[in-house]
Amino acid sequence: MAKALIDSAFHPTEVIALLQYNFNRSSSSSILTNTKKIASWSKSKIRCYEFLNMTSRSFAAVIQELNDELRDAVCLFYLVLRGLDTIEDDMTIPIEKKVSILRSWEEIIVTDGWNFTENGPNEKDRQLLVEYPVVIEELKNLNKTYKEIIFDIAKQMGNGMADYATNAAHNKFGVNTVKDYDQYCFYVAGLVGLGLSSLFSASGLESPEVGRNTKLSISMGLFLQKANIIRDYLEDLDDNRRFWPKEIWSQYVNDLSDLKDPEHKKQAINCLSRMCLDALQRAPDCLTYLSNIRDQKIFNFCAIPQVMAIATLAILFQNYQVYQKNVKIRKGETLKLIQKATNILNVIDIFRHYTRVIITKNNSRDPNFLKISIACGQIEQSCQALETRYKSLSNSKTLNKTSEFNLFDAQLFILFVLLLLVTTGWVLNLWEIWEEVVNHFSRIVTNTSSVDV
Ligand code: IN0
Repeated sequence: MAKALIDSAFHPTEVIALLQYNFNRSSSSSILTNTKKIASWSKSKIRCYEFLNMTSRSFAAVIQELNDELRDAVCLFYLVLRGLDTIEDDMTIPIEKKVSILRSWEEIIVTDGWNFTENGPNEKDRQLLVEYPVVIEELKNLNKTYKEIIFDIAKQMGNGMADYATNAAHNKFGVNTVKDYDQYCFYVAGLVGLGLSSLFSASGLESPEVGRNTKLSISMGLFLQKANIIRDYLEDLDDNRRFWPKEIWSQYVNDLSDLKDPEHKKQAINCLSRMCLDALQRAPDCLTYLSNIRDQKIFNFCAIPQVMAIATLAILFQNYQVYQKNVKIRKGETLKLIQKATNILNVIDIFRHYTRVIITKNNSRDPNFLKISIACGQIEQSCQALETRYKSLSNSKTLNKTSEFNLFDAQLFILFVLLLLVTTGWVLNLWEIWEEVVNHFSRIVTNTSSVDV
């Protein structure tokens, strides 16, 4: 907490968000603290939610806010994907074994008692696979439509991951073309978008159109995954994972690892811009997707990762530190984004803000300067079009009500300075009055003493 406060010292609104967060922390965000609600739950269901809460706290919290039935489906979908990811990620599993598990994931998740104890000791979700029977047990309780959606995505994703794991060229040189990069991102994230959208529509909380518009759903996943892949350059390279496509980096250096070499600094920055450009092109679709969401809880669940992704891209853009350390947005900034991303107008505001940050950082000497300007222009255009549509359509009063947090740092700073001036003036004034009083009494004392003499 202290570090987060220091990091946000020059951003008063973030300090407020941090203090609010700390203040409210006692009322835990996990559903497991609601003893009344979970009184009727099976042990396996409780364990599933414990696993969910072992992942990111903020993400687990928004899942647990969803409507009960959808919440269980999304929680189990998440654990099914997490299990798959834990197999794919583990470089200690022999390739034949890995591929066989990935390809049969759809059958595995309906096999009573299946578990996996051979993950390396450093695999952070190792325990989930050890206790996987709890997930398999709980999947049985979902309604048929939810189950079919989850099984279908599990099948496609398992096979897609297996294709990549067996691709010799990919293992040796990493992802080759931009098309391969898009396809890899589709398997690990685009499919998540398709699955979630189908679940939302199946719940009846969203229109069938949300599930039908596959392009928008895929972009939602790709935007998140691409921001992650750019951010994790160094970490992935250290683990010998190469997701940046050769078609892009080979325009700047001879090997992906050369990008972190200080002698290639200029090329590294230009390559980074090209990668950010690729991700930014998905942003307009994400805004359109979010504008189609009606349920408040689903909106929060979808919008939070998206605003984090645009904020991440803005901090990564033109930032050489990407090649030196793990660049992250400040905790205070994250909390502020979570608080604000509660309606489409606020989300538009956030996207517009970070797009402008990117425009300001864009460098005219960068070979992708023009394309980046155009991509940012397109995001701004989407913002404008959606904003106009919403302001004229909805009664903006209801929307504005949920915007809890509209003061900017600059405004708060001005307020702070004004307050300081007023207080100083008041202190000085008091001081003058005090001096006046002292003078007055000393004059009386002097007069009396002269009379005495
Ligand atoms: C996600 C996505 C996610 C959430 C909401 C709507 C989505 C629509 C389409 C595609 C994905 C969607 O969100 C999480 C967010 C997350 O885990 N954030 C981390 C931050 C981080 O850097 O990892 C956190 O700690 O809060 C996400 O990244 N993925 C994900 C996985 C499963 C589900 Cl059900 C939803 C992973 C991925 C690969 C980007 C799809």
